Amino acid sequence: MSIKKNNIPWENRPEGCKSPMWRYSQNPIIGRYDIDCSNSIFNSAVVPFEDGYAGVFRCDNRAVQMNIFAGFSKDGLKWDINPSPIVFKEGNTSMIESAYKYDPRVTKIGDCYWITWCNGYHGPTIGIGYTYDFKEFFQCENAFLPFNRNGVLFPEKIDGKYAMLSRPSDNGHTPFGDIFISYSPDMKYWGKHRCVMKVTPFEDSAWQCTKIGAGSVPIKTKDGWLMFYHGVITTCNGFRYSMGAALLDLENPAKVLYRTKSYLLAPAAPYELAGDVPNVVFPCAALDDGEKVAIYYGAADTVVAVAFGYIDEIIDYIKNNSL
Ligand code: BMA
Repeated sequence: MSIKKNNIPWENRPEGCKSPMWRYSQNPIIGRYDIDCSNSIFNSAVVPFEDGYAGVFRCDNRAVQMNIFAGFSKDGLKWDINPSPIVFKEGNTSMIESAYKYDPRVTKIGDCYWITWCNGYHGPTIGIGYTYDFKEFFQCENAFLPFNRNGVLFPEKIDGKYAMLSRPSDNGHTPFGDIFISYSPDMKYWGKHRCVMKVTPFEDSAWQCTKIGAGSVPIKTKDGWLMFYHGVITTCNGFRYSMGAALLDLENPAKVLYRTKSYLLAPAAPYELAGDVPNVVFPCAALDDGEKVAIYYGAADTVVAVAFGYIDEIIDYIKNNSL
């Protein structure tokens, strides 16, 4: 989400670093026990809000129940997360069941902050809610039938309709998954489902050969919608989650223009390699000022971390390493 220059959380590229993205030296920015009830805080979303930032955080408690919590920050790096989960009121429907909530994304459209998350309704599907102030929250219809994960809204209507990426899945630790797009006139009824991106053949780009899922809200650039996503490989020790990026056509985002063959960031730092689920880099949000970008990602399903890059360099990298 675009913010004014010089305000973005930022740290210069470390000397000698040749990669298109680099980690914040003070990672992780949010620790697993940062609120009293939490076992882990990860896969969370942030946006510019008032004179600072607001966010929706996935905090699993010590019964390991998954829920989402609001939080606030002056600088985007030090966060105060509310001690209790978001309570929703009725939005565009009567209240629907929500056995759990996880992996939120936040998208500002006009003056409304829309929240999408993985909602427990007879298995995981995409829940939708909104707020104007991060104090009062309203829950809408689920977007899709179960099972689905990784619902990510575009920050503006496309051809007069809201547009959302998602990843149809199963009720477990899904061993497959491609990214689809769907459209809605009203944030209630969704249709015109089209496939956007599929997993890659193992021999072409193995880090994204098992499943892929949209990560951050797409950023509008002159080269297309810049979308960070996660890609998964099945190793002899289980899944390994890395981050790549794609450029989608501005008018028809079901069309992929370019997509990374080599990953942008893969588990390598200690907090990505060790935690409740080792080897996970899971992007859920991006802040940008038109030139620089800060990516917020969950690390090892335990903590929140940040990585930085220049948009132009990332776009060049995507184009020059495209599949
Ligand atoms: C997915 C989701 C994510 C998690 C990832 C890795 O299925 O549960 O929340 O980060 O697995 O464990």
